[in-house]
This record gives sequence, C-alpha cells and structure tokens, in this order.
Amino acid sequence: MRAGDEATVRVREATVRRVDFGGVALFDDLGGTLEAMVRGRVMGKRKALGNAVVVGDRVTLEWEAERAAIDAVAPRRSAFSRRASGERVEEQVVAANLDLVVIVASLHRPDFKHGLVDRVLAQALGAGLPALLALNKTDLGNAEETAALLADYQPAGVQGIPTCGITGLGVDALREACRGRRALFVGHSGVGKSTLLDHLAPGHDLVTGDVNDHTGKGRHTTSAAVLLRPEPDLEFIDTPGVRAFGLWGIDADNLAGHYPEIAPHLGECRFADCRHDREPGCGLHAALERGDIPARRWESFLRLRAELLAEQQARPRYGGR
Ligand SMILES: Nc1nc2c(ncn2[C@@H]2O[C@H](COP(=O)(O)OP(=O)(O)O)[C@@H](O)[C@H]2O)c(=O)[nH]1
Ligand SMILES: [Mg+2]
Ligand SMILES: [Zn+2]
Repeated sequence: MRAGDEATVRVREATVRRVDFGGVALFDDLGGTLEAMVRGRVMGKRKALGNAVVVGDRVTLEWEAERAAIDAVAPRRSAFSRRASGERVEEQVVAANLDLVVIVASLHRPDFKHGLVDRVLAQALGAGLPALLALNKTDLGNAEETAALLADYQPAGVQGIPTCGITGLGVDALREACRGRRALFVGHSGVGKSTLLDHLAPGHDLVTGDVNDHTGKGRHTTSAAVLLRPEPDLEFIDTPGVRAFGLWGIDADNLAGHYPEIAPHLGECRFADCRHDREPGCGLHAALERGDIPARRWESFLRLRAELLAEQQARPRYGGR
C-alpha cells in the first residue's frame, strides 16, 4: 500500500513501527501503513512520549475526521529495555511485544567483544526472551575461530549463525530462524547490522522503515528503533548501533542469574555467602573446571560484575527497577 492510500480504512487497532517527533507511524492489519498522533493522556504526566509508546506496541485508535489518534496502548507481552544514556538512571524501553533478540556481532573489524554481547544477552534473558547470535564478517577470520566463539554460547542456549554480509552467507538461515517471531536486532555499530538487514528486508529504508520506491522526504526520528515487515510473517526491528549498552534491572548481585550456564550451579557452593572468588568449595569454579561454564563467558561475567559493582558504588542511590 502506498502513502496515498493511507487512512482510507479507519482501522481501530494497529502496531507501532516508528516513533517520530510529530507522531507515530503504524502498520494496520490489512498490509497498509498509517500515521497517528498521540493523545495527551497516553503520554502520562510528563507529556512526553518517553516509554509510553514504543516500537512494537499494539495501540487502539480513535478517529477525528481523517486524523487518527492513539487512544490506548495494550499491555505488553514482553519488552526489551536498556539504561538510557546520560547521567540520570532511567529506563529506556527499546521495543515491545518481541519474540527474539538477535545479537549481531562481528568476528573482526571491529573485533568480537564479549562485554557487549554478554550484556545484551543478559538483558534479553532478563526480559524472558530467547537470543540468537549472528556472527558476521566471518570472511575476516577462519572457520575454527568462528566455531569456537559460537560454541562458547551454546551452554547458554544461544543459537549461533555464522554470516557474511558481503557474500550473503547465513542470511537464509537467519531469515528462517526469525520467521514467525518478531526479532529485535541489537549490535555494536559497524558490525554489519544494516548490511544484513538489507539482505533480510530488501528495498527497505532502514531509517524510516519505508519501502524505498516512493520518494518520501526524510524525517527525523526520535525513536531508537524501526519495525520492518518485509513479509507478513517476517518482522525485524532495527536499532541504532550502540557504543555502550547499559543494563536495566540487572545489578552485581543478580547478574549470575542471567547467565543460564552459571545460574544452575549457584546452589552448589559450600558457603551460602560465596562470592565465587577464591572461596574453597565454590560450585561455580567446579563447573568451570569441568568445562560446563566456558572460560571466556566466566571471565566476561567477572568483568561485568566488577563493572556493575563499581557503577553501584559510584551511585549509592541506585534503585534498579
Ligand atoms: N568484510 C566484511 N565486511 C562487512 C560484512 N558485513 C558488512 N561489512 C562492512 O562493514 C561496514 C559496516 O557495515 P554496516 O552494515 O553499516 O554496519 P552497522 O553499523 O552494524 O549497521 C560496511 O563497510 C560494510 O560493507 C562482512 O560480512 N564482511
Ligand atoms: Mg547501521
Ligand atoms: Zn561460589
């Protein structure tokens, strides 16, 4: 459906595909798109959109003449958040009603960073969402490196798909893994996320989410995300590349619970207050020695826990959720 056909049907319900300064871009359930403004009371006390309406939200519309307005937002069956950037400790809901988080990382250029991947993974698991690791730029390394990295994430239950944005390797496997599941794509900038999405949603403008064949003038998005729906059962949410990913609702004390290969061993330590450092009878170290916890995941867990501890100490009024 083209822009000119918009709003010919006064739909009552729609799905948010993009949040702009002036309004919200939506998908109706009939294969079309439309725009709507947001009622003040939906925005809450601060009269700012904030987290009130996010990509993936299901909304109810009211019509005034030819103008649609979002009147209500349905409860979210899932949501993926991060800590908003900036000094204040604030939640940023990135997207809602998701089924899968696709973590895009590159083998090299930029080098694979366990820190970022493991943060996003912990956040996904905390939201109750399964995660998939798309390991891109596999042309820049060898097969052993690729296999070893993906193997590190198997005990955590993360499906790994090696990809190459240049040859298109792995793109079909990635598409089929996402089919029927609304998939949020998250990754460090430069890893090839846009390149992969160009393969997965050909012809879509990754800033606006629009199909490229009509010349809509560029708009400024406040949204951190855009929902692409290249086929009725394929939905990808693109997000801007992140440089740092701040966790939300996860702190040094509950971090281990967000590592599926570490959590089951938490009750196996001799001492109930075990810090899993050098205590005798530590169940986590035993699991590490048996190989049940991959060494690189353990090292990244320790680093991340130390970072969170330092953040918490620098900010004594940290409230988490
Ligand atoms: N060698 C190599 N380069 C890639 C691959 N995928 C993407 N690139 C390049 O990496 C750069 C960053 O890609 P882009 O898709 O913009 O990354 P994004 O910031 O994650 O969206 C571009 O120059 C791409 O051409 C790949 O699989 N192999
Ligand atoms: Mg990009
Ligand atoms: Zn222990």
